[in-house]
Amino acid sequence: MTETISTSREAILLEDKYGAHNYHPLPVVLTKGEGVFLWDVEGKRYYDFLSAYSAVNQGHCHPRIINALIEQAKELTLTSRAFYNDKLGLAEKYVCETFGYQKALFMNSGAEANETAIKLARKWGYTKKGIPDNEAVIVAVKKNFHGRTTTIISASTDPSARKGFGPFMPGFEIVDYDNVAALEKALDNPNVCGLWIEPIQGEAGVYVPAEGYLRTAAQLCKKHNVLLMMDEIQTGIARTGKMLASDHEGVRPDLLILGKALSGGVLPISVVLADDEIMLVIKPGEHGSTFGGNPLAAAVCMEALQVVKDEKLAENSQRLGVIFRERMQALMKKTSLITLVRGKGLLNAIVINDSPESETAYNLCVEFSKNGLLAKPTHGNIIRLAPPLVINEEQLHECCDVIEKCILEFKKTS
Ligand code: IF1
Repeated sequence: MTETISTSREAILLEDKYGAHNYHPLPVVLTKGEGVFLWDVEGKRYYDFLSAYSAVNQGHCHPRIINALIEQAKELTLTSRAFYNDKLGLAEKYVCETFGYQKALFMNSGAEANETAIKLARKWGYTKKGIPDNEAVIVAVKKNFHGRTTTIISASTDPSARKGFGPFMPGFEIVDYDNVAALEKALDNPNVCGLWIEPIQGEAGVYVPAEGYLRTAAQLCKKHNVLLMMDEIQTGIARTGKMLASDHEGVRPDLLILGKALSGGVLPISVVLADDEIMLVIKPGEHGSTFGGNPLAAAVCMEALQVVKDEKLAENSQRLGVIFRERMQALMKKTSLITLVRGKGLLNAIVINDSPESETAYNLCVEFSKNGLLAKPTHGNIIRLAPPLVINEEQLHECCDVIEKCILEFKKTS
């Protein structure tokens, strides 16, 4: 391949002409990343405040993770699971010991890990809980985001995720998030095998439930013999100031679902963790994936997690998150453009004082990008702010200065 791209315009036109139109990106064309920074093809440098939706918690192109990738790529990349390889067992042991589970099942995308958890919960429901065949119910919550497969969107309440993609998979019941009474009622159904939930709702706009909700949910699951299926794909791996967001409430999910930063953004790697009693309900031949658990992914995953530990990224996220929210609270006193700041660790969002249909948040993100900071709106009027966890205090203050300047100078165009 000899053709190259040298201007943003060229790249945007190419994607527009030859790529499916399933995204609406900001008009920035990136070509290089290092730590907290990204560069566009014109050479402009940005602070990354999206972190590839929290997949690059360890920072872009972390040298140790890239080295693990290169060294393993020279030896062996893929064998399929028809044979053993000499890295998978090590990675399984590593994630089991890191998160405190007996078994791990590696997949690739986050959606696949959620699909895996659904199959595990259902099979457990039939073989261990005694639910009649084909009657298992999984309780999910409003405004969830778990991925894009047809089964997963069957539990979605977002019209743009669902419309035109039916018919839908039966077997889901949807309740209000952050509502204990609704949960208690739903779990009373003896056919319920799992509660499928995010500890903080990412796509919903970094919605943090009331203190105690997750702990109560875990207790209710225990009481009703229901598996707690925790989707920590976005919140896990130090993003919220602890290794897992569940740790904030001392909750241990029955099925822990991880993805994204499990590879530091280098490869699609996801995993489901559970104890034997649950994981071993799936027998040989009943589930799998060509790429899941490949030796390249195994090597990358171990290094990516070791970086999180060695660089104390959870502690950094916790400490800088407090500073970030203090800065945004102070900014709120100077402007009516922000109505709320919320989050945990370095997973935060600001809510913009305009309707979700308005262009205000998008236009603000365009201003941020002109000033060297990349972020993206969600649900129209919410801006998620989630830098790589390797950011330092001085850099964070510099970014808060940029956000503050853009917001105070912002003039609504519509
Ligand atoms: C897209 C949001 C983030 C996730 C949780 C599973 C998955 C995701 C909690 C699926 C994926 C992504 C995918 C990306 C947008 C994005 C996202 F805006 F939709 F909410 F991160 F903030 N569970 N989240 O957040 O993982 O299959 O993609 O590996 O455009 O779909 P995947």
